[in-house]
Amino acid sequence: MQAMLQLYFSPGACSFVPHVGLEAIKAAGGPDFEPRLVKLHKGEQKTPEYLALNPNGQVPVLVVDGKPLNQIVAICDTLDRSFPAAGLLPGEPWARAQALSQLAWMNNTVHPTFNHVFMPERYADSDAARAELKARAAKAYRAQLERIQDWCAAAAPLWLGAKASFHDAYAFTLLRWGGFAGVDPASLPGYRAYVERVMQAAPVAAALERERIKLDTYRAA
Ligand SMILES: N[C@@H](CCC(=O)N[C@@H](CS)C(=O)NCC(=O)O)C(=O)O
Repeated sequence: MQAMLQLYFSPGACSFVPHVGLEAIKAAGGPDFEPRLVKLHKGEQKTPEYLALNPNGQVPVLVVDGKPLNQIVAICDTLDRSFPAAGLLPGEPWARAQALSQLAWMNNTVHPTFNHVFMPERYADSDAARAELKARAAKAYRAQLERIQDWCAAAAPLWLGAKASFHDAYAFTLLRWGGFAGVDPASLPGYRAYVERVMQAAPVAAALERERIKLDTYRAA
């Protein structure tokens, strides 16, 4: 399928997941895409123009031939179905369901846990409630990263094998966010070693370069 593709993304945000997918599609002979930067810190996701694309006021948005799609899992599914040569998700039905289950859990559980650490003001009013929420969520987030570490122990060399996938991009993003939640990547050595391999994969390296991000968010207290 040839298509006009645009990705609305913000550096370091979860939009890194489809960003890597689009780089992998391009590398596999598929179409190029137009990256469209959204400055979240400037509130560009809340402008009327952007809300017309995504009423949730979030990145990512994938625009396919002028039609916008939001939600990472749906974006990943349509990219893989449209460009199967990139090998971004397994083709066999059960393996695909398992892979989507993992992706959905990262998106609907791990990601919101991080939001409670990073933006407690969205969930509680008093300073005390925010501090308590942040501490509880940081603990839960670390446990979730440990579960991802268990999963990625099987990565040979990447999550789905030789080719970079959405899972690799999400796993990188969540470990990078861990630095903001007080998680030292060195304390998750299996996960860190895997993410270092992920960062070498060409589609990931291209997206890292465009977003100008690294695994460098952790600061010792
Ligand atoms: N479930 C959504 C999550 C999207 C999301 O949380 N995006 C964040 C960046 S990681 C965002 O745009 N936040 C801006 C805001 O909430 O103001 C998806 O899969 O697309």
